[in-house]
Amino acid sequence: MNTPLTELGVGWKLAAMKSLAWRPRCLSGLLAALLTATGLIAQTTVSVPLLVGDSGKIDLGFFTGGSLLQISASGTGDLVDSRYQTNPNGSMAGAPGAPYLFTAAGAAYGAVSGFPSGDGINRFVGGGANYDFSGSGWMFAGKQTTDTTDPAAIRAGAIVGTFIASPSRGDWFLIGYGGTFSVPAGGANLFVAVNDSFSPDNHGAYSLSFTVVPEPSVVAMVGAGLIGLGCFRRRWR
Ligand SMILES: [Ca+2]
Repeated sequence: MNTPLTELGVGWKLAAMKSLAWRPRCLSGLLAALLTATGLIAQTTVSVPLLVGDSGKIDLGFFTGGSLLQISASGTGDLVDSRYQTNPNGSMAGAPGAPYLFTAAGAAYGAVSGFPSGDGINRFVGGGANYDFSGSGWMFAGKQTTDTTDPAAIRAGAIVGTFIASPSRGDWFLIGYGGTFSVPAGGANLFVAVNDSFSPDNHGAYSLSFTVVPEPSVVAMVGAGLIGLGCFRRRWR
């Protein structure tokens, strides 16, 4: 007996609706599982000791150009034998000890000969400093200015990163508590370090975690492949 065309049409619609209801649950799980299994999405956590300066920078490995790195950092450390405690963005994690009282927010912040002087007050939110007035000079990363409102100034004790193997001052960028960072075209290794001009008296370590978000084209390819797989399995049953 022939099945009426109208029933065939309804049957197809029902099958399509069931298929659509089935896909989101399975595909999201499959996509996450496959991306994790292939290493496209995986969280890695590393310790960043405060004594790691620019000469001992940590190599986090090679990352594909165009991918995004989602980074988060936590913990506190000490830059000068318990007198200068900082957070991953270089803000103060405790009251500074003498002679580092200038690191407190609102304290007098000295001028440095030959450089923009700012207004002489430490305007860094949460305190901190990008110059060691006790004698060690500028940190290795960030703009050389005592204008503490300048966003290009990077504080001592901050986690900084670079995609350059032999970086100069301007090649470093602030990682701080983290964020999303784009890997340059062609791909590169990411190096991280703690911004300080004298590291041997530093103590403690930050914790840094990162996840690689693959290029949108890779996600699209994997997603298309899974949808194709889903269709194939559906029809095969
Ligand atoms: Ca130090």
